[in-house]
Amino acid sequence: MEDLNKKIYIVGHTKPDLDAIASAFGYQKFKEGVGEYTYQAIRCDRVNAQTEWVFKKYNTPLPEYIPDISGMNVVLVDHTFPESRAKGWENANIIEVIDHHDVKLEDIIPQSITIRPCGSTTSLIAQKIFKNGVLLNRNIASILLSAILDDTLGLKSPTTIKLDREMVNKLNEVAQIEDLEKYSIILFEKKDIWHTLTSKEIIQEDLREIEINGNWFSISQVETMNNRELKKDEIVNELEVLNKEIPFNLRLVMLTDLLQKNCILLVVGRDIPLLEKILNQRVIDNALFLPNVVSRKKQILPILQKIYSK
Ligand SMILES: [Mn+2]
Repeated sequence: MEDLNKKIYIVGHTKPDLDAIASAFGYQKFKEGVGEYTYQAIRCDRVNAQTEWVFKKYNTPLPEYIPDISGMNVVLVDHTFPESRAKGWENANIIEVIDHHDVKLEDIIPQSITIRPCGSTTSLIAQKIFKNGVLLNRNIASILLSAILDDTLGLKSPTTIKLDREMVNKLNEVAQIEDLEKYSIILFEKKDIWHTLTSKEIIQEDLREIEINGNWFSISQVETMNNRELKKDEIVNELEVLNKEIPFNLRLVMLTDLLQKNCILLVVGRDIPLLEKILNQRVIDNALFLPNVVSRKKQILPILQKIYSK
């Protein structure tokens, strides 16, 4: 019985984006709103410049930094894959999972699972908040709203569903942000710090390494306000270096343009011909131009699944 009051920590993925931090924070606020005070949002990694800006703007301290979750009771938000979990997860008691991504749960058995494909985990948290009539102040509503706008690319990403739009509208009844489109662009600009990073850092900032039927590939996502400004040659060189160290079938970097809604896809690896065949497009200087492609999960990953599932 002594465990009844033991704290439960809510944690997003490593290398967190705003959705990972805000959904943990929002879930704590939800629990407090229904009278449960044993939940505490934490973060397991350093936050990005945009997340820092949002929490500061709305006078809210960031969740406490706790890099190792060994021995803790935890709720995982915005991720299920082991490679995205905080250090020490093998020795943590994972009691709940809330996520909007592809799911990998073979190795854990949470008591409660909320999984729904939608634009952001924060939308799932906001839905719980409104369903239970929990009241939010303006700062909290603004943080949650910002996270949904960021994760859905201003409600324009192909992952966006009706729920995301509904939650944005409901949150904005409290947040009262006048022009959501303009505000989204301000949010994206806070993330547009690529010119301060080396090519290696650009590749590693938001990197996923994936295996399908023994084939390995990686996809880095780089969301920019202008993807022509990035030094493509240097990034390709760095990809070649990485691929010499550990050869993958394909190593991809998506240079996504959030304003023009397109993607310059940089690619190295021995399976370039397979990619050219499926896209019916030539790779020139290790690059492909893909109009209307912005989502790793919905647009790039399915292409690779098609190549390697046979
Ligand atoms: Mn997310």
